[in-house]
Amino acid sequence: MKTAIITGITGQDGSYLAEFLLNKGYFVVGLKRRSSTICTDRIDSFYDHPNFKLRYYNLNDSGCFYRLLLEYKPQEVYNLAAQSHVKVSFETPEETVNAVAMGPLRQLEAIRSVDPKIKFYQASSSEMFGVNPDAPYNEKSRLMPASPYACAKVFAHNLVNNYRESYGLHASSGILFNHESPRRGETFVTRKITIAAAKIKLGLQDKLYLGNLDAKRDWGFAGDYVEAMWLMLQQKRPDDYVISTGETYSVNDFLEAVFDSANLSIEKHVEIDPSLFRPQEVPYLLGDCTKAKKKLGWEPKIKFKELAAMMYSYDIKRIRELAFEV
Ligand code: NAP
Ligand code: G4F
Repeated sequence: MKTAIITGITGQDGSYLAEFLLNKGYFVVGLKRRSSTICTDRIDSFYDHPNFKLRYYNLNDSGCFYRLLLEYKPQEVYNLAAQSHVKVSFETPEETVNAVAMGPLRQLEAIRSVDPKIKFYQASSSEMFGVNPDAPYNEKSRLMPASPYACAKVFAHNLVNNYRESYGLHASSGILFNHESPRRGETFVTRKITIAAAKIKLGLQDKLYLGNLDAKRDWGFAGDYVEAMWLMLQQKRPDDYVISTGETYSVNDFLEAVFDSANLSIEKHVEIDPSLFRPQEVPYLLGDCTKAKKKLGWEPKIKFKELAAMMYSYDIKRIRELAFEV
């Protein structure tokens, strides 16, 4: 039985990837950081699975990671943990950069010392392309990061390449474009919109405050994207891959898709709050995932309209049940 370690298990991607690997017969060690409130909602459904073990870890703790490698002897490590909110990274840049950049450095050092055969996946991001005017972006596009978060992701991305070349590690980076789901964090814009629309529809909220509606993103489904992570580690050679849908839509398009299907008026319920704008914005993201299609045989299945509908129907059902105990 193969063993995989997943950092960031309590996050959106961690939970989907763990389910995917458990279904493939892996033993999965999920790593979570300690927090004062319980935040295991996304992993409660498989918490008791006989092939799943939850352990504490923090990206800032090198010794802890060494011990976990020695104890579980994994064949694969997926580094998904990060302070992943771009706007928050402007507010807590030092904490963000320490975790996002130095976390993978600590992990790669541990892998190289304990067992250089361990395959490593790094969660790189389309935010790394930043303000590059030459979209669509592929693996060779210039990285022009526009936030502390993206700068730190660029560091980690380059480091993975460096450890691959210098020490022959099987270390790959997935340059994933935005991916969403009913498990998306509630402060990211898509989930903020689907939760607010559900609450407004049920009479539990009146206004939704948003920032820049003009930014465009290439939005896919997280459940599809975790398969690509796994496929990267099954290849003979490590490499970098863009994972995207190849379509881009504005925040306003997403808002309209959700509000139209809920039959709600944007004019009546949505207001712009200047405090939600970022010091620097990434205006346009569009990915070209030709390489992943060709080499990994990977394809996105769920696209924009279906994704918006999936997220809204999940939230309206959940909030109705919570509010009215039906
Ligand atoms: P997420 O939902 O925000 O999950 C992040 C995870 O990292 C959570 O489990 C979080 O724990 C954990 N974490 C944060 N700081 C930590 C620390 N110092 N030590 C240990 N764990 C820590 O993010 P996601 O959407 O699943 O994304 C997964 C990864 O892909 C991230 O690295 C993100 O930057 C990257 N990425 C995401 C997207 C996207 O569109 N979703 C696109 C490209 C790249 P808590 O639950 O305690 O907060
Ligand atoms: O949903 P967002 O916060 O996601 P963002 O900044 O694109 O970052 C996400 O995707 C990256 C991949 O490209 C990941 F690396 C990263 O970890 C994260 O998962 O914002 C999307 C857009 C931005 O242009 C933002 O300015 O929505 C705009 N926006 C407008 N109003 C808002 C809001 N974003 C948030 N979070 N909240 C708003 O009220």
